[in-house]
This record gives sequence, structure tokens and C-alpha cells, in this order.
Amino acid sequence: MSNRTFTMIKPDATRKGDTGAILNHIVKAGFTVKAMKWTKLTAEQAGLFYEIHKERPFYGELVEFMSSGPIVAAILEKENAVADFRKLIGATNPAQAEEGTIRKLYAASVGENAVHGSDSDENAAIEGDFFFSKLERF
Ligand code: RTP
Ligand code: MG
Repeated sequence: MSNRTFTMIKPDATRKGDTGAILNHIVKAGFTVKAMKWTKLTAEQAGLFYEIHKERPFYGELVEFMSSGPIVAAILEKENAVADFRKLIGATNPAQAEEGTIRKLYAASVGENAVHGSDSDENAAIEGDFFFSKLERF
């Protein structure tokens, strides 16, 4: 099992000024930052990142939203990183997210849900490689 996952703080959260609070929450939960960048995706880049969801009805909306403002991308390290991070962020729909999770605290809707977390070790590696070169990670 890999000990790394990949996250993005999404445009709704950076727009609201929640970036610092969310990063603090993540670090306090025991995750170490191995790479990080503040950037803005073009629609084309967001479309590529979420290509796996291409056939889903929300794909167009998702691509538009994810390219609507700055994001913070990061590679995180912790034992059992992928599963523990998914637990920390909570359910996709913040209305169904457990108390104390990042989405419960900072997200407004299923479409604008504050953070991304990789869903498998394989995708964590693919998503980390999408944003970071070897020179940009520790
Ligand atoms: P993420 O990939 O962002 O960590 O979220 P997730 O695994 O919890 O959810 P996923 O099924 O991978 O969906 C990716 C993102 O698409 C948006 N979405 N919108 N309008 C809708 O019904 C809907 N469903 C999903 C969300 O922003 C979700 O995080
Ligand atoms: Mg997902």
C-alpha cells in the first residue's frame, strides 16, 4: 500500500479564503506536504484531469467550475494516505458528510465541495504526476 495521496483545494474554497484553514486541518490530521502549488487550470487542463468522468452528466459543469478560479494542488504523505484522506474530507455531498470533516465544514454543495482526494493509490500517482515533475517533490 502506498503512503501518498493527491489533493486539490478547489476554486470555491480558495475564493472564500479558506485555503489556510483547510491546509491547517490537513496538517493537523497528520499529513505531510511533499509537493504543493497554487495555480489555475484552463478548461482544457481541468477536462484532462477529470477525463475519467467524461461520460457523467456533471462533467461539463465540473470542468467549468474547476477552471473558474485558483486551486492549490498537493501531494500528501501519511500511513494509509488515500483512505485516511477520504475519511478526513468526508462524503462527496457535504450534506451527507460527517461532522468535523473538511467538506462538512467548508463545502456548500456536491458540485462545489472544497477539496479533491484521490480514490486509489494508482490514481494518486497519476494525479500527482499530472501536476508535479520529479524536481518539484520531496
Ligand atoms: P473528488 O474526486 O473531487 O475527490 O470527489 P469524489 O471522489 O468524492 O467524487 P467523484 O465521484 O469522483 O466526482 C468528482 C467531482 O465531481 C463533482 N460532482 N458533481 N453534480 C453532481 O451530481 C456531481 N457529482 C459529482 C464533485 O465536485 C465531485 O467532487
Ligand atoms: Mg473522485
